[in-house]
Amino acid sequence: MSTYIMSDIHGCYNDFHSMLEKIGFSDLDQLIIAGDYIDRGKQSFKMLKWIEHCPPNVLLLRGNHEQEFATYVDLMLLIDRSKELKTDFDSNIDTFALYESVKYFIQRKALTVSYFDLYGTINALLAQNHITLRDLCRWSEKIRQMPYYHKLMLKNKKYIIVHAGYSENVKNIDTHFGSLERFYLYAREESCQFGGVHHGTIIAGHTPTIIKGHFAYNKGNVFRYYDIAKDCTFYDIDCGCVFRNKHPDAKLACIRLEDEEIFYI
Ligand SMILES: [Mn+2]
Repeated sequence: MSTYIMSDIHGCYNDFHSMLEKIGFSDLDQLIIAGDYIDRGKQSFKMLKWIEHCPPNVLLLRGNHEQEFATYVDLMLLIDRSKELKTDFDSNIDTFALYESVKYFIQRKALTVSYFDLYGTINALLAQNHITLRDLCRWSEKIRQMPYYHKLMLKNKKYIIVHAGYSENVKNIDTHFGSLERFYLYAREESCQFGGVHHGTIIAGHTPTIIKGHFAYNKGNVFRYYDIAKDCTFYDIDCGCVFRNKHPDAKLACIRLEDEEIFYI
């Protein structure tokens, strides 16, 4: 039995599937995914369907892209109610009309939020996969059940899996980042600067390791940093698989906790 961690699949369902085959993932293993299943890539629909029916030995954590997706669905429901649009939840045409209404209000700057469906994922789901508001609500509900992080002990070692950053020092984070939830989802170099645990390992994604000059740049390989003061190891396993077209080094990574071996697709 092994424990595997992946992150930032971003609609690259084929890579994800190849990885499951490569590691020989079975019912006896555990898989924890650190968020960002959707957006940017072309197979967000396949990822959402997979998430919906994922096996019980898979733990899905929340990424900022899921959080934003759920916020967009909330916004659609809010517009439907406040403008009395009476959208049929089971109609693709009605849902598309509601989507266009939200876009219209955003363009007119009639709402307090300034962006909606930033990556065009909902638009593509509506146009190509003929989804409905009912589907969106179901996925949004699933997202709301996703925890921000997961702690586990393995061979007397403490591991924390999170999308972007984790910290035990709530006060410090509130000052620098607004809220702990934002830190879990959006931290970048702050993850190493202000985050971490004493005598443990943090495994996160969020910042692709393919961008030169960025703190986590490592030619599309997993980035590893050891903080001697905290005795904390940081892993960034987002190797930017969705940017493969622009960055030949980009990959999907998976780490096996038992021996910290890393697999790539
Ligand atoms: Mn992210």
